[in-house]
Amino acid sequence: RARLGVVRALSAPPAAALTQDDLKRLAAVRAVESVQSGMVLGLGTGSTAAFAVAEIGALFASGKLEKIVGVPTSKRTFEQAQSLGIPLSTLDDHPHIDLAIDGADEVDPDLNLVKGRGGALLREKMVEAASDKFIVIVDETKLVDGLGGSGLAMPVEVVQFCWKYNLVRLQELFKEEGVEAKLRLEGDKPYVTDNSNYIVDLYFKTPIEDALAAGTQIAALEGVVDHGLFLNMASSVIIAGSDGVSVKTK
Ligand code: ABF
Repeated sequence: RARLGVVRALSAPPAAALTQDDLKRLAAVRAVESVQSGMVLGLGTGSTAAFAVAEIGALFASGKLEKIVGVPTSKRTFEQAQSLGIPLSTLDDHPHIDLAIDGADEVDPDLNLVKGRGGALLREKMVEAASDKFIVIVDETKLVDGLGGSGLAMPVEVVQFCWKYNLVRLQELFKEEGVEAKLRLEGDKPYVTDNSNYIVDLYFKTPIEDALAAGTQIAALEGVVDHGLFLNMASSVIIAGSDGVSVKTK
């Protein structure tokens, strides 16, 4: 019998490795377990958040969730949620949100985040700041030891008027860190946000030492609308990795 077992094991097809999309979906589905009927929901933006919106849409369509209202964090998410039949509203009509679910670009060990590489940082920050609970959903590739440490963009949304002036000031602010500031482009034109602003992406060479101070200094520049440092905002982070799904809570 034991031998037969071995033969069976050897002839069984190898378990398929989970793709990054599988992991994103796992994190999203876990987060949606916290959604209850009657809630006002902040609907995030990005490929991970899109799995959560799809799951919410499916539960609503099947009648398992009732009387929910979604407040989308971008035009893209508005369109996705609308196509799924999720009742939608705005922060003006629902300034109090029960639960927001959204992805992130970087998550540090204190659950501080870099967000906005998808360009939706302003509405995300407004909606998530208005939420009682904010669940972040990521795959394990988003974990960093310090924010800015991935070497990828930390976005700053700036008004279009004299954007270059602000790009130079941002670069000067982090001169000692050797930060490079670049206007985000879409093709050969500046990328324009849902709120008709531009984005200046900051590239740090090493993790930001004091993210709170950095955020305060960036926000103090006139013409800066907001930045991608989301500090002390996440209630919990759901991380999907090859070893399974884990939840970190503050
Ligand atoms: C949003 O989507 C953004 O704040 C972040 O930039 C991005 C993450 O995208 P993805 O889930 O596709 O990696 O959460």
